[in-house]
Amino acid sequence: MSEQAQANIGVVGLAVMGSNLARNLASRQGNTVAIYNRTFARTETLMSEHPEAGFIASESIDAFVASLAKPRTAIIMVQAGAGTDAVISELVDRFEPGDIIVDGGNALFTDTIRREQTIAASGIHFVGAGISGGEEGALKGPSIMPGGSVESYQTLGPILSSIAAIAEGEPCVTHVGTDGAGHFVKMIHNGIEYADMQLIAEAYDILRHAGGFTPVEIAGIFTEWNAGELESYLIEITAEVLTQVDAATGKPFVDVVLDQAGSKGTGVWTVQTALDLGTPVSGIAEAVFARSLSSQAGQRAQAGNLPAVTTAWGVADKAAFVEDVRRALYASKIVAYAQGFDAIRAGAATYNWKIDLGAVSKIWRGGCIIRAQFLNRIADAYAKNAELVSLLLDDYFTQAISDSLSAWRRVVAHAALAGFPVPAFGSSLSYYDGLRAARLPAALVQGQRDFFGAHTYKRVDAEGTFHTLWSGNRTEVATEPSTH
Ligand code: NBP
Repeated sequence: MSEQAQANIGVVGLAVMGSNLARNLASRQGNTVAIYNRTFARTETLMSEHPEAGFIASESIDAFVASLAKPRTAIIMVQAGAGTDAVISELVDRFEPGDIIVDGGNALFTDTIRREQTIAASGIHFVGAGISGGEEGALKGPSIMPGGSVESYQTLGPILSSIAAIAEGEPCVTHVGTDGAGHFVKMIHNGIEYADMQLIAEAYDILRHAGGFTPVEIAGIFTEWNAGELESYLIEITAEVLTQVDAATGKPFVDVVLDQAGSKGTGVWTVQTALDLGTPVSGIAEAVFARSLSSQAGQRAQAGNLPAVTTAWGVADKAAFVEDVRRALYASKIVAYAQGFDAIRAGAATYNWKIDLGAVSKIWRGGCIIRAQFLNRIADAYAKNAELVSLLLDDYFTQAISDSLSAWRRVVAHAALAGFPVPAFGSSLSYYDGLRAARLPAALVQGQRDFFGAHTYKRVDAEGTFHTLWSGNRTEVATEPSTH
């Protein structure tokens, strides 16, 4: 081994995320960090701006690999997709069995599964690690969701623990499960983040336009909420955004921003995956669709004069109204998280991962965008019952929803009457009512399916599968399930 081979960890890709992660690693005792970027100018900039980091910089991938102590461990932080594949291939060509390649980018979990399977044959470990917290998290302490082999985590665990956020004394990192489990859980994290943001936005909209509060007043309301059970990073930053005043016009910042929300893909992936898994993540889906609707500029421009036929909300008691909105937000949030954790359970069952849901909720308490006290309640629920089939069945959450139900129904009903779009509030409430319903109209849907497609149905009072001869004498026959 050359004298230079002394870095215990390397980072490939030195744009904002990679640079910050490399600096974070270098700032922790025990780490010596090797760095490499396709375009050397980026490496030089990082070296000159942060001499204190003591980076071992390389201009070539060969020199980078030579600078890593064995087992060589490198974290890739490049553009997801083709860039990631290109770097993986360069490392695989040079690494040896036992070495570890970590993809810290936002990869689709099925890509991670594919890559892990391909690379595993060489004896090199491939770990897909979800890293949440954006630029600041990467620098100061993200929440990290690594997948990959248990063996690789023995080397990687201490390194990742050294840079992760700390929540209540515990590093926000855990070995989520094998192969793509880490990126899967990161994807669901982002899906929940979409729902959380949309719910807060709906609460804002109601407070503003039904309650008549100004953005600054709503910031004050959110700041108060942040001292209670809704305490979270997202509520906190929403209050900050609402106090911002546009320097050019003197108007509230929120009034000068174009109301068309974009997305980068993980929300869409969450919904697509949930559709494949047959898991209803309706709150997340509505949040993704709400962004899509907001961006339908052409249609919206022409639809502005469509009939509304609304009934004024008529807020008489402002304090009671604010409390109703708070409770509706909390109940809807509980549903969004219950759906997200359901999707993780379904993914784990489908992809053979053993995922500790309580551990996942704990590593989201710090570093990431959905960090919140609330996650302790979820950890408590899974600590009481690791096999909990829905968070809504945990005593704490059952009680919390029960305490909020009337308010939640009032808000959704008033919103419908007054003509406010509340897709996430409304769908969360419908999900709750659907889940608890003794009978669902799915029975009628089964009848329709049997009528037009002979899809068959089951009976409530007998074993077996049945079909009614709809076009004949309408008698029922026992049959095998249709393959349509
Ligand atoms: P970008 O996603 O903007 O990617 C830029 C980096 O990719 C540069 O280092 C660039 O090298 C490198 N790269 C590309 Br592009 N194609 C390459 C190739 N074929 N071979 C080698 N390197 C290549 O960087 P980022 O915003 O720092 O994000 C890095 C990863 O982290 C992404 O997967 C992203 O999704 C994920 N992530 C980002 C955030 C965030 O808040 N930004 C949060 C969480 C996760 P060059 O300098 O030579 O062009």
